Amino acid sequence: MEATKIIIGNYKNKDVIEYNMKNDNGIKVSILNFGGIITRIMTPDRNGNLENIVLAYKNKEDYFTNSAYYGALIGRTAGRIAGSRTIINRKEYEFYPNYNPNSGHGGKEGFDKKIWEVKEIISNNECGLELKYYSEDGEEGYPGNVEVKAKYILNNNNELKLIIEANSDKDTLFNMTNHSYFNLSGDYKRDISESELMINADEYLEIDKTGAITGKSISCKSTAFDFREKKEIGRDINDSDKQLELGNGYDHPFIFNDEKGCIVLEDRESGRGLKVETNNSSVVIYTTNYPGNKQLTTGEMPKFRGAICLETQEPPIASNGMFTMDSTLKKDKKYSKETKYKLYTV
Ligand code: G6D
Repeated sequence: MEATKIIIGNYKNKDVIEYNMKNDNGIKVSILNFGGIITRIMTPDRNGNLENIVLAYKNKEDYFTNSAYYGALIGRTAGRIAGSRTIINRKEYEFYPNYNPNSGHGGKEGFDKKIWEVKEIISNNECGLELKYYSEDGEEGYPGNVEVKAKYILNNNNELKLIIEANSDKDTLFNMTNHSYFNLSGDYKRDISESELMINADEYLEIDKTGAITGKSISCKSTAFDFREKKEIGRDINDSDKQLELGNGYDHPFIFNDEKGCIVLEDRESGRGLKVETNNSSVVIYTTNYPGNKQLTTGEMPKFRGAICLETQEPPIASNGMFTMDSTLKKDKKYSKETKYKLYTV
């Protein structure tokens, strides 16, 4: 195990540091103290070529705006809060409508735009970071003082684990994710159309024209959303399907069939594979339907369908109020979620 770090910039008079880790098999992961952002996951293709499988900006300053949330920890709540409002204990709370009329990904300045306090972890078989952030009562309109701890751990089984824990001194909303954009071709050589995806989900959640979920579940069976068997992402993505039209692609939560959520992403040409397991009950699949306009590390501009986000989380709060309890963190209760990214070559 190796771990280094380098100051790459400054944000609101604080150093922005990139932490670089390498396991004994040569897998490399880089993470910023800013937003807990993953900037690199370097894995070998079947010929041993080590390439980055997540989108990353060429200019590190672009992470300070990062409207596409590349690599970022998202919180207090991932996804859209429909109508930018909810009721907790008979009191209405309003949030910043950055996804008008909805509030998205923690509001105007969510966890992805915060400097996290970092403790480095290293032992013979794992290395990583423990990132802490204290979100004050009323931050972005959310009640409760919340202590958040997010741990990234890379081990010699070629697994990257993200373990997030939190507690609040008031009933509040809390539902985090990581918003990395995966492209297993390596250094974005190809788009994701020919990558294959499997999701153990029989149902997905309907979105409305604003992108918020309505609360209605739809069966994936025999539709473009059916990934119960491994299928090329591009096979049905252009089907004439109202939900694909509303999302301009996949931009939907999929509800896992059991408590062990599982997603498999594989790229035949490179031989790279990624298996994601989580104790979250859903995953938002987003197929870069609105590519940003900030240069990538290869000098190229992001492409439509250039990567896929696997945002493991609880379902966002629907326009009919469904799933509010799934995002609720009760006073002095513990939020604890884990997502494991297993990297392999076929
Ligand atoms: C778009 O609707 C999508 C979101 O789901 C995604 O997280 C964001 O782009 C980056 O707004």
